[in-house]
Amino acid sequence: MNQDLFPFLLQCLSSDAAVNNARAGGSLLHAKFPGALEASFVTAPKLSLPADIEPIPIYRVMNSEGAVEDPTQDPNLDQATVRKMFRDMVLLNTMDKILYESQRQGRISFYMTNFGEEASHIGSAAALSPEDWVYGQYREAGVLVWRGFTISDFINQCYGNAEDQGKGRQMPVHYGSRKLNFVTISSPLATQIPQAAGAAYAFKLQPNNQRCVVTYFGEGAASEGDTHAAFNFAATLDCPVIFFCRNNGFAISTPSKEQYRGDGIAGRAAGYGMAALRFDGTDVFATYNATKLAREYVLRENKPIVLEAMAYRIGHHSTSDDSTAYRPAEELEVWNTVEHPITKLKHYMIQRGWFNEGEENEFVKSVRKQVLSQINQSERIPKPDWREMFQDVYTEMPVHLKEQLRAMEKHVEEHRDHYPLKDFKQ
Ligand SMILES: Cc1ncc(C[n+]2csc(CCOP(=O)(O)OP(=O)(O)O)c2C)c(N)n1
Ligand SMILES: [Mg+2]
Repeated sequence: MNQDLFPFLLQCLSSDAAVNNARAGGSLLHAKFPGALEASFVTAPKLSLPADIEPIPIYRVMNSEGAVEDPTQDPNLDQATVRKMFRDMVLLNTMDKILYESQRQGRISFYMTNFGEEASHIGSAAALSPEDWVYGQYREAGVLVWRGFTISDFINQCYGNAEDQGKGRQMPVHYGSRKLNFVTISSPLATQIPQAAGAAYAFKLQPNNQRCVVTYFGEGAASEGDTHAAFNFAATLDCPVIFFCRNNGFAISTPSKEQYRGDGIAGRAAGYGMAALRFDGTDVFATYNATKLAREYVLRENKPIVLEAMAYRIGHHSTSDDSTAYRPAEELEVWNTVEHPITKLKHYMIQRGWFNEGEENEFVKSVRKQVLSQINQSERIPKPDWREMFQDVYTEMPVHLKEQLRAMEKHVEEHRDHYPLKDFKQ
């Protein structure tokens, strides 16, 4: 039924004459329930069971040997681009190993590695425009690597020194970069997801909008109320946002089989009236193709989409976690070898004659050297002026903060001997 006729029909059906009119031709026209306009009637009750719906399949381009299964799916990126992808993944992996150890040595307070998820970061970042805004969770450092966040940017942030763009106010790995359109990470889970929907809505309202928003989150964060609110807002307000779920199998010690009962996170999309695509997040090309398709879709249709990158969190959740307490070491083995995203891309490059073992070993060595020397430098850079903690929340500092700042200055002055003031920029 033409929905424009709906109010008219309601009016007509309220009078007997109209009912008679509607009966003309032998059948009574029915109003539709406003809450289920597309649904038809049946005469027997039938439960809609989750098992009636096939699980959403996992799209992949490469198999574990790095062989492309269907040649039409090879994005055929040129050698320089594939090499950048490979090297960015290796850089992230190498930097992670050293920064993880630097926390173990007590040099930084905290760290989170990205092991096993390198391809989902690099593959998605490569398919986006650098102008697209990113709202991350915390385990997406590869997106920043791709966009040009440097080793010194990463390490100065983790060391919270005066060169950190966040001015030492955040825990390590809570990166942000205005220049790279990467919104600063927040610790409370899922807060970034409704913000991303809102930003996408704002973009849509701009004339000739060419930008979309992508928000990354884990399958654990997807259980937060904020995620559901964001899904519904984005769907009903038609926002060009990519909901990029990294389903890495764990939320700290909670395995995904205890996290939800439905078909993962992609399986929720239809319930909200959104498109979805599930893919192998250890396959950089599947991630690239999926994100490219998603970007085209959200901008063409002004609608949101749910992407679900299937992967496995190889590292501990963070330096505050010991994952041997809740999963057997043997389980990791396959993810750390044949299914490792870097191994797969390496095989692909070998098949094309694009891989030179010697050069790549040299690359790893040079990254290790850069990271170690940067740690040395970052440790020597003083902490930001502690007064900075009162700045930047408001354009103009309000009276109550001015009072707190004065009180703090007085306190520090009176107790100078108890504070390591020489470590802070004056
Ligand atoms: C609102 C909120 N609840 C709990 C936490 C503690 N917490 C930090 S990370 C995390 C697990 C998140 O898992 P997931 O979203 O799957 O991301 P992953 O760590 O696997 O990348 C939890 C429970 C938090 N930071 N915020
Ligand atoms: Mg997870």
